[in-house]
Amino acid sequence: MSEFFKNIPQIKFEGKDSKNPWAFKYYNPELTIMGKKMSEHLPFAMAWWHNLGANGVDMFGSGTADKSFGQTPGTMEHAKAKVDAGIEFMKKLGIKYYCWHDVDLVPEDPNDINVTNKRLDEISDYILEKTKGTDIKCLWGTANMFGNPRFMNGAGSTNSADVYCFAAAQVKKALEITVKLGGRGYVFWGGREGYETLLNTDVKLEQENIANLMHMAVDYGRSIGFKGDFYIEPKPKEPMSHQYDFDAATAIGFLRQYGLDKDFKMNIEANHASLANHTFQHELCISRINGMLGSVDANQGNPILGWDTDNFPWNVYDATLAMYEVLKAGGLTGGFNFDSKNRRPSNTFEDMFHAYIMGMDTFALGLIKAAEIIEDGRIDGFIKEKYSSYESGIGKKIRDKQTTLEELAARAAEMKKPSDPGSGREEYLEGVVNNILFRG
Ligand code: XLS
Ligand code: NI
Ligand code: NI
Repeated sequence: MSEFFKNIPQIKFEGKDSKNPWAFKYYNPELTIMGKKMSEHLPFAMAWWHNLGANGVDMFGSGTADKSFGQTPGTMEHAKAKVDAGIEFMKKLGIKYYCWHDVDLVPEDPNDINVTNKRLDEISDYILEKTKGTDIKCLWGTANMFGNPRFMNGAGSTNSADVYCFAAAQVKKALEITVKLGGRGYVFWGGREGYETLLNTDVKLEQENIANLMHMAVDYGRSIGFKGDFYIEPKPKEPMSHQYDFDAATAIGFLRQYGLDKDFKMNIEANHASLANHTFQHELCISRINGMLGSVDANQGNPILGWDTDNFPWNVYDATLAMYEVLKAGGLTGGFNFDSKNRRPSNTFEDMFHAYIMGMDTFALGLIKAAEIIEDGRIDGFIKEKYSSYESGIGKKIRDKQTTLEELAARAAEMKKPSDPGSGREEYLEGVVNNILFRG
């Protein structure tokens, strides 16, 4: 097999004092943190579409990076070269998982879905053959139900029953390929599941049809032996002005309303959280406390731009607070998929590696620091103390649901005015986090 990234060596851990650009400074897969190896805490995944597909094209200009891997794009030879390049890339970084859309793996035939499906059979055989004897596996698969013009009015939410059949057909095939590749999960990101204007939209019918498609996916998936989790990946806007899966709270409500909550969890993407005017930590926390934290799309938004820029994660504060939630959740059933792309001017193969090394180190640092925050105990201790009035007396009765409004009102009348609820101490706690982050 020809080598694509010839001048890039195997990336190893060298520690924080290393200045070697081809080494991890923090990601030490063998290091044990809170009883688990770092590599088990952080099942990283390569996103097929960005890493092997995105060439820097934007609405103002064509591609800057060459992702042809020596073949003509749009051919099966190119699809196979992407597999070869992807496996070499993952091996050099020690990444064990990959994520894909159907149309990232093979070119879609514009006139016949049967042709596309045959190509998917062929490429999945090829992936299995090439990953045999390695520990590289599929993290999750998904169907791209947003790119093709047929989905302009939606996929599960389309007005057209014919188009709905194509959404169903793609989900069916993508599930089969996910099972074949041993995937841990299956994602629904509803790119076109939303609307532009209520002047032309039946929201109730659209939402019921999406739920119905998800139910059929669960039934079919379970019937072919898929044991993993289904995920909704919430996103508030872009491409549609109104997306049905706005954020974790909305998506969880939807899943419960339609009886899908036993089979689905959340796939939380950092940049989608910020588009919803939430923090990454908020979305993870809401998912965690509802038992719905499944997987993560690891990236970050550019804070001065208002769209899904999919930057590689660089912000250690965010990564630390994210890993704090992940540790509290007891880990992910999925993993950390770098749904991130190089900036348009970072257009070389070297940049692809710099990006992953930096992103993996960011989450490794986040994990180390989150564990330190938990072991330090000041933050958790403060929160426990803040709510201590519910541990005994009337507070305990409230928690045990043993009170009535009349009893509580009588209590208030007796007290005349409440005791001081106490300071929130936000700035002190921010100082604690800084202390833990920067004490060396
Ligand atoms: C787009 C989404 C997409 C999903 C998979 O914003 O992040 O890439 O992760 O369809
Ligand atoms: Ni994503
Ligand atoms: Ni995204």
